[in-house]
Amino acid sequence: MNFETRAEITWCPGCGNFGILKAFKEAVEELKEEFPPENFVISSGIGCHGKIVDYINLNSFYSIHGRALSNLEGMRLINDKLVCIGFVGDGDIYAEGISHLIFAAKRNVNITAVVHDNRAYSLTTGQFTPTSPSKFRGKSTPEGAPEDPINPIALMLSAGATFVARGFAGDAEHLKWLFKEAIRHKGFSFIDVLQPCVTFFNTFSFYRKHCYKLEEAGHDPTDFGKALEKALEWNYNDEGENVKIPIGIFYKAEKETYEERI
Ligand SMILES: Cc1ncc(C[n+]2csc(CCOP(=O)(O)OP(=O)(O)O)c2C)c(N)n1
Ligand code: SF4
Repeated sequence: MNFETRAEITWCPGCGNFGILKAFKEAVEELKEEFPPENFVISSGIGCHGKIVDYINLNSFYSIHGRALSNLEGMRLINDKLVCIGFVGDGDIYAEGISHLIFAAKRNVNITAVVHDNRAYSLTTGQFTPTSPSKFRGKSTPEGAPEDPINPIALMLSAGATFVARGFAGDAEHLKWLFKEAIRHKGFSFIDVLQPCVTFFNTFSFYRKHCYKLEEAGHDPTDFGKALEKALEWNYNDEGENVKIPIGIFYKAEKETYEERI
């Protein structure tokens, strides 16, 4: 199965979203014996990222801005056979939907959140979001954003997420592995995907230069303290020469899910 649909793909050529689409479709194909494709429900927020649900031939639900995860929580409570994946944007989920993200993590609902973190509101032509660097110059901030970015990895660790990871859309093979691990994880899994927007914030070469893999650096994802240390290694603001950006699984823990408790 290639999960293709008849929808015309309207992302800009070279957009990081293509890497996410490829990695996810391959992950679903490789997991089909463990998780039948008919059990998947994919949901999205609103933005360029949201179009992904039109491009994958699985059950899907377009949410409103910031609410993909709360919709999926409801679906899981009704039917715990569903494999629920939320494709959300950084503006979408770190601004409009931030409370839903925190509560999904706090409750440990068995869903996966994939954040297309291009660090800009791209569909609406490049305003700054909660993960834009403070010098980000966009339509609404011609002199740079007057605030500092949040660190979603540290935020998710402190909110109680039981699977916290970061991927890079330019490394689809590694991202596919993260998707498979996140889907297999019982409980709330969170992946912040560094997704360059070639039109409003092209970060491809920066990430290619500065990303390194946690699993190759001997990181132990069961150690919460070390996960937090790694989360703080890059603050989403620093773009200097010596920046090191860890990608991979920061933290993984077993805990009863919300569905089980209810
Ligand atoms: C409640 C609400 N506020 C604002 C909008 C307008 N809006 C549509 S898309 C968008 C930006 C989406 O940005 P992001 O979530 O970062 O996704 P991207 O386009 O970058 O993938 C906004 C603000 C909306 N649709 N609904
Ligand atoms: S505007 Fe940016 S995020 Fe949207 S499709 Fe184009 S490159 Fe991708």
